[in-house]
Amino acid sequence: VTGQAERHDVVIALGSNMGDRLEHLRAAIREMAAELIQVQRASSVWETAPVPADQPPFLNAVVVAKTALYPHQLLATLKAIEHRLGRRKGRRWGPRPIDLDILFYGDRKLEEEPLTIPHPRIAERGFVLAPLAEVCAGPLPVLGAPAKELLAKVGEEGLERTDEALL
Ligand code: PH2
Ligand code: MG
Ligand code: MG
Repeated sequence: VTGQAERHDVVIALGSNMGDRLEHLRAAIREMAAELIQVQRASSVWETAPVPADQPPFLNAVVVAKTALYPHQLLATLKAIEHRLGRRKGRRWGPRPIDLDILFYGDRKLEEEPLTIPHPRIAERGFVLAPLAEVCAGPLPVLGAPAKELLAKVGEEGLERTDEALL
């Protein structure tokens, strides 16, 4: 349709282990909707053991969205949302009120500092794979294997599905 920007399918991982974790996940989704990122589906909310272990447990989820933003615009927008929700620079892999990571951008492969797509650690992270398997049943873009298969390899220890809904 003339005048309508092309929208791309993207998959975003959400995580929180500070403050009102569930509210941070929900607020992030509201903020995305206000920023040209239309969330179509959301996984369950999972409570997951932190990696590394010296911090509080996380709530994790994965959403599938459509966006007209290009990858670097999407990254900048997600960073701005993280900041609005109280995220400040902390140690790598340390506690945070909200973390928003781009897992996939269509079936595109991208290696441009500071953005690598697909996210480089998907296959080794149960806390990403468990919610991802709920919203992406088939073979994953670029990686080729279904999330469920990758999850079976890393195991489901420390991953607990909750009854909370995001949408
Ligand atoms: N995110 C991290 C580091 N460790 N652990 C869990 N369980 N969930 C996360 O989302 C997570 C983590 C860095 O982004
Ligand atoms: Mg992360
Ligand atoms: Mg991040």
